[in-house]
Amino acid sequence: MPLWYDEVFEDSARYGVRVERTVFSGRSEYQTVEIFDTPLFGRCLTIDGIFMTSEKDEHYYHEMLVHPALTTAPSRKRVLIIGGGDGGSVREVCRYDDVERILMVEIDRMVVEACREHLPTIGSAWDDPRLEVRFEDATKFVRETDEGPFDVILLDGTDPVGPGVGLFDLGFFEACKKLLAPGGVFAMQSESPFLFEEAFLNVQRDLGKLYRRVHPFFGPVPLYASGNWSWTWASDGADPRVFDERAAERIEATSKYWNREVHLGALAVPNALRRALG
Ligand code: SPD
Repeated sequence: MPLWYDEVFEDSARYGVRVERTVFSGRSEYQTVEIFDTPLFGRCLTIDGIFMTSEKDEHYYHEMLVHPALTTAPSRKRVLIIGGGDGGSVREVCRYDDVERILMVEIDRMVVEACREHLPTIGSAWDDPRLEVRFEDATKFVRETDEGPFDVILLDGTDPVGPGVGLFDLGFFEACKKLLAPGGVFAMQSESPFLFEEAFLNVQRDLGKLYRRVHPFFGPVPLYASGNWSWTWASDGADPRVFDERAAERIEATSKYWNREVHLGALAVPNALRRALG
């Protein structure tokens, strides 16, 4: 009997992937963490029954979170990554030689340990000396820390359900902004504008209260329900259309998905969303 793993969306849709075997399954203090081998996506990570990433498609997501921010930020010496326990965002940030410090704040040690062991191609930069990983609740960390400022803050979280709700909150965004260097860039995964339209719109509105420029990026993530994803970029000083050309050229030479044309195309906002955003 073939085995299928189904992600269920609000009792109204199921996204199924054929599974060959379970590689890891654990229940941490926060969530259920599972890793499977699948014929189509290679090895996949799920958290609480939701697909997080896979060997075969992770580049779509991680490149679109990291490179729009890092190639447009006025500086990228100090980078804060919130979440991102699979290590994909860390790996992409480590591709920039002028990044001096990366602090990753991830709530769940189990995610990092399981991914480090079973998804080594996604997290291939765990040993980079510029990286420090802290296992803490980021919603608390950003409000209490006196570290900072950071030139770039990347929010690589889960969906706005369960432990992820606090990562989609105006108060949390305000606390992140206080940690951002003047003119720095904040970027986050902002969900499917189809399945999580309200969450997507709230991110635009809330960040719009805090930053001079806020822009969504759209693109595919084949593993995610609906396949249709967004990331949101915000800054008081930078412009999402103005690159550090040298860095962008170097990064796009070896990226699998991101390049400057994809980046500029991803800024196009579909009409219905334009209207919804007023
Ligand atoms: N619907 C799944 C959304 C998950 C977003 N974050 C994934 C983490 C990958 N580093």
